[in-house]
Amino acid sequence: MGMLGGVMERYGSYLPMTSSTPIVTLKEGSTPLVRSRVIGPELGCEALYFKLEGSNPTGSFKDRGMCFAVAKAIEGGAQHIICASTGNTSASAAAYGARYGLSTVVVVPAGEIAIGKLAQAMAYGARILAVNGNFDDALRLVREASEQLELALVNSVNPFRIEGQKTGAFEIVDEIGDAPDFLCIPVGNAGNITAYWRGFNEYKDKTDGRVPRMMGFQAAGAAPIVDGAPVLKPRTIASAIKIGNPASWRYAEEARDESDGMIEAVTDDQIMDAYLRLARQEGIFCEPASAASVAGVLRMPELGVSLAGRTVVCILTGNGLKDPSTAEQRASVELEYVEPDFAQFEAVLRSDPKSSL
Ligand code: AN7
Repeated sequence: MGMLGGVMERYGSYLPMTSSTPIVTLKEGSTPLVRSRVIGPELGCEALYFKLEGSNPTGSFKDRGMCFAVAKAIEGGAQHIICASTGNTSASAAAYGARYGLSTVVVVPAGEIAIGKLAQAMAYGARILAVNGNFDDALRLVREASEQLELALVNSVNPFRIEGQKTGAFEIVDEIGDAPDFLCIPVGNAGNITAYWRGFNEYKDKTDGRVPRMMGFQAAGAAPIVDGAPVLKPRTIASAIKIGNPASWRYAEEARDESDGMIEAVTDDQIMDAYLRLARQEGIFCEPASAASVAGVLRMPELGVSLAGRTVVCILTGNGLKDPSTAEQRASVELEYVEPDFAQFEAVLRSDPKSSL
């Protein structure tokens, strides 16, 4: 193998594999852990890191669990996979489905999927059903379909998805050499916070028993765990986490309570502020849902949590290119049109009052 393999090759000894589990991989995982240059020092952190899950093969963290869920589906003889999705799960399922010859059906809330994610599902050749409803409606439909029909469900209610996703925690400990003090993570259907918590617990022998405090952040208009009740009409610019009744709700609360953590809300304005700061001050372009983790870390002082001298990891779950429309609407910069003539070109270059040219 030489270089690091994918999740199943790198961490197979921590996964429930059998002698007949095939290796399914697009070389997912082993994503960059990048140290903050501006936000972390401003908050007084010992170190703030961003884990760039948007560097996975389909551009989101979903690939970590999808490879293993697809491996188990193949092991079980499945020929069809199905998922409900706010976009990233569908892109990931479609990719692994295509690669391993499975027919893939993705079920999405009509009109609410970021264009990059829809483009991926189309390119990978999935069948796409658009439900006139929200994500929670779509999840209800696919759960029933997988009970009635010969379809393997690859949402994070599939325990093998969580198993694969827990490897993100292993990578953080392997790279830092310890557990961070805080793990900040966006919460939608709550599979990922569940998976990271499991991963840190399974890796305690490498950290002298230390585990991070789990800090989950929901969008304020789609914050059922914070509100303590399902949200019937979730609303947020962060379409990936526009989920009103998370499947792993109970496990997210367990992660919060067992780790002395928090699950809090961040507003769309706070999310967009973090999204732009990440891009313009850190050089990191993630999708809006991912920026919720950084909007959250920026709120921690006001929530009474001191970051001084602490080590913090924010999971940036998906790539900014997934959602070009939001970038165009909320981060637009006016184009300056120029003629292919150097004198004019130079005059335009010098005309910027903010530049010292
Ligand atoms: C970028 O693709 O639910 O709390 O159907 O795409 O584990 O749900 C996506 C979720 C965070 C939330 N960031 O993770 C789907 C889907 C991004 C996401 C989340 C999602 P969970």
